[in-house]
Amino acid sequence: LPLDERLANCIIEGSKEGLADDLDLAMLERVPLDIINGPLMAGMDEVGRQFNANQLIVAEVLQSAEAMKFAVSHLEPHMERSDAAVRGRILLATVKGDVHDIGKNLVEIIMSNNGYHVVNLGIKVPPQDLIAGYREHLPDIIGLSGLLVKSAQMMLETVQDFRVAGIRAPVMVGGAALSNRFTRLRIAPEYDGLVAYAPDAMTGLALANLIQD
Ligand code: B1M
Repeated sequence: LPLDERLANCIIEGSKEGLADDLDLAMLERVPLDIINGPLMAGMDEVGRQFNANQLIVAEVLQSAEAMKFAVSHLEPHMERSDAAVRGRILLATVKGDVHDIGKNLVEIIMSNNGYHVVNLGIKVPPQDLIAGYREHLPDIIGLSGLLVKSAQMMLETVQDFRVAGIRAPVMVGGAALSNRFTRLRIAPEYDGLVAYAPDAMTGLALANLIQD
């Protein structure tokens, strides 16, 4: 099989066999992020498709997630870093009720490789923990991730709680269940500060840079 298909298959089958060697081969011709956004994401999308069609069970999707995490951690040391002095501080979390963290952790890697100090609160983080985290770390930006449809609603509730708590720091939202439209029309009106939508981690970095400039 061609290299990209082998990489995608490792994710689809949740197998780490030969994965490290194939990632090393891929890095001879491409930068790590292109490998993630290309064959690895293609594999994950296929996992999502098969899961949706009831062709995979949760345990199998977990195996795929493990393979993806392994791949990302193998690539991470080879990712581009900027030596910029600290550009800002970001508080990051997957919202309450949602366990998906591969995308959020990718955001953390890309941000911290590019001059941001990231405080990652983990998954299923309720608004009150984010508010406590904000008060403790005083971040420049709060980043919320969520992949479930109900997570989009949870983000809306989270910024409502931020408003009540008097928080106005820029909020960046991302994750598959979200859209620019939902962010603009539903989430932003519920908040007193800026709310920005990032479809992917690199756009997240670009937005953070814009906010901090
Ligand atoms: Co779940 N899952 N899952 N899952 N899962 C989805 C999201 C789903 C779309 C699958 C499907 O097609 N049916 C579906 C959601 C349906 C919906 O609500 N519309 C779904 C479901 C239903 C579920 C469960 C409910 C299944 C069940 O138990 N019956 C359950 C939910 C549990 C819960 O959260 N309470 C569940 C569980 C799981 C696993 C645990 C098995 C595993 C997650 C493991 C983990 O994360 N540690 C899992 C996985 C792996 C997926 C899919 C297949 C892949 C997600 C992923 O990691 N993608 C997913 C289908 C899919 O997305 N195709 C699916 C790779 C990752 C790099 O991309 O996270 O999108 P992503 O991040 C992107 C961007 O979104 C963006 O940047 C990244 C790329 O650069 N981004 C940000 C993300 N966050 C950002 C934040 C930012 C900026 C950008 O700023 C702050």
